[in-house]
Amino acid sequence: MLQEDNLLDMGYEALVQINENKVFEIAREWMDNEYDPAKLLSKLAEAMVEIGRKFDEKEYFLAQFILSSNIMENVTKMILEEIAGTELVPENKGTVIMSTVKNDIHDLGKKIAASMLRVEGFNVVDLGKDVPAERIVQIAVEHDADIIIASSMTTLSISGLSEIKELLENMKERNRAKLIVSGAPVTQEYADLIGADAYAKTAAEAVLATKRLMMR
Ligand code: B12
Repeated sequence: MLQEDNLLDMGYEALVQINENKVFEIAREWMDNEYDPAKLLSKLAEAMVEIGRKFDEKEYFLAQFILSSNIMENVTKMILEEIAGTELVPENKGTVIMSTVKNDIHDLGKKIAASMLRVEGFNVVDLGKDVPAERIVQIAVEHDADIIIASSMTTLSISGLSEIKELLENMKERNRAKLIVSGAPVTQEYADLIGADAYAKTAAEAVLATKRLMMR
């Protein structure tokens, strides 16, 4: 097995075991070897999905979920600070507005996707969680954004995504942003139904969809 693959597996395990020191040790070694930071973040994102599953199935408590998401955030911060201004971050590739829709406070998947896009050289404006559609579209216009990525994690909040699409349609002449939708209850069928430009199942897919839409 490659050294790279070993480190990825160890990083995944260390995060699932909520071993902060080990996660940092592995991230340190990864960066010292000048491996692709996006790959490590993608693997750690997979670990967070597993931790979410463990929490959902009551194998982990909320405190453990919070602890692990803090580790994820801190290690991401370390990586982003380290690569800022180096040739590891490409030139600004475009502006992406991100948020979780109104009435939805789930934001971990979005934060991970935001970090992965930053590592890839996108200028990300993260509006946070529980954000009304009007605000998302208004900020996109103000920033002349290329892409809006919005997520919904509950069936109760999913209509927030179609609201964004409707607002975008209504102000076509002032706005050129394309819409990517994501989140647990969202599917490709739903994305097609509301006329979104793309659907992303994972944070890594959001990066690919963003790059693809930027080329159109
Ligand atoms: C953690 C969690 C919470 C935390 C959120 C903490 C936070 N800051 O995010 C807390 C405890 C606050 C919470 C609250 C609630 N939750 Co909750 N929560 C979860 C849980 C267990 C894990 C979600 C998570 O963050 N996982 C870790 C991340 C990394 O993994 P992920 O979410 O799967 O993300 C991957 C993809 O989905 C995708 N993705 C996700 N988000 C995004 C965003 C973008 C932009 C992109 C590109 C991709 C992407 O990419 C990731 C992989 O790369 C899920 C169940 C589950 N296993 O998914 C329920 C779940 C989402 N919650 C649920 C519910 C019902 C609620 C509550 C309504 C509960 C309640 N009765 O109060 C409230 C919501 C209140 C509100 N107004 O929003 C339901 C939703 C069901 C539904 N279909 O409607 C779920 C599915 C649990 C269940 N089995 O019923 N929750």
